Amino acid sequence: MFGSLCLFVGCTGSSSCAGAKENTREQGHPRDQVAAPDSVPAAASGERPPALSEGDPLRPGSVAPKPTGPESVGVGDIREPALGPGPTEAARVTGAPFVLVKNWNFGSAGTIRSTQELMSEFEFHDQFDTIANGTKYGSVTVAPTPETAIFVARELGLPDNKQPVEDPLRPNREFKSDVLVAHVRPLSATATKVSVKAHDTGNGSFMAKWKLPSGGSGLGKDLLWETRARIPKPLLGYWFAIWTAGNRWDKGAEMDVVESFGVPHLAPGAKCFHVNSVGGDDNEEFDNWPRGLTKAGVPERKWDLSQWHTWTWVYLRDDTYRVYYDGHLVQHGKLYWTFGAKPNGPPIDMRFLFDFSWGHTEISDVNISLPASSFPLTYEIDYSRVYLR
Ligand SMILES: [Ca+2]
Repeated sequence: MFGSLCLFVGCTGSSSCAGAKENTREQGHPRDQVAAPDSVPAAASGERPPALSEGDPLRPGSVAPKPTGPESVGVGDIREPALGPGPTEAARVTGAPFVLVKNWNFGSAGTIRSTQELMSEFEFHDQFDTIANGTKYGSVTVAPTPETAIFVARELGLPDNKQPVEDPLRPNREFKSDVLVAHVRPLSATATKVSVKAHDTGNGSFMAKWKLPSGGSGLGKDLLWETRARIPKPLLGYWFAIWTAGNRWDKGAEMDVVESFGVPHLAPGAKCFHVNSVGGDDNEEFDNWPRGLTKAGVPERKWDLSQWHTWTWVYLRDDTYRVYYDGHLVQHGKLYWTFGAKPNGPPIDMRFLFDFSWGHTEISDVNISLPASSFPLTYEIDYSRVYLR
């Protein structure tokens, strides 16, 4: 739907894909370029991971310590700060303190406490009005209410070409006290088998309504975006991404603060991910996810995405950026936040996207079908906070 395809499955670099020549349209879709990790053994080191009691505790049921003061969701304006905690990685970023401008603390005890509040802050499609990354994701994002459902691509094969609406009896989004739970489920309660190709599962993904007018030097401010999430019930073919892109896209600008999908050689469970810009100069190589994380100094015991983790993107006004994963610097580089990610390119805005999906029609490893009884595939998000300075 948004541009022709250039896949880098098995390619070693983003400039070496022959398919790129076929991409003649000016504007592609942010997820037209996706790389699958190299085939590697799940344990790169060949050694047993240390016991979980070593180092930082990993507590599957826990969430971050509750902020002690009052919290507000914020209006997104540095002159009118939101109430809430400072950035976890504040000590790693020198300079003036960051100001909290958006504080999406999910959960009935947070600032996004209900579907109604979710609807006031988020949309249930991307900035190109698609509900499956064009038509690439296997699962479609459901609307929470009939009023929020949009018309969608015929290729998805949905009744009346309309976005499915969440069934309260089989919810895709649930609020617990500290988290939002996002489930991927078969759209039909009577399905016995579902597939990526058929787009017959629904998910709880969303995108913030609030956006930044630009990023990096175009914004003229430093940005820090921190998100805490996990995949408590992973499933083969899961697709998880916390990322940003603008209102126009041509091989960038895009920042995948975290992207992971459930390929067989990294199954079972959910472990490893990659962190890459699209269009920027990334200093760390993530063609092989375990190798990338190992090189970044992330111990293997911290690769398990069913546990809670924090991802922080720091994007400075000099166009350099860093991504921290639980305090580990996992990616850094330079990115121009423009159409095509070119210096002095046409300006684009910046949208904040949360993908809790399943499968991809053009990556064979995750272009699969599964028994309906395998679902739900479940994600949880604790909070996502945007700071500026
Ligand atoms: Ca929370």
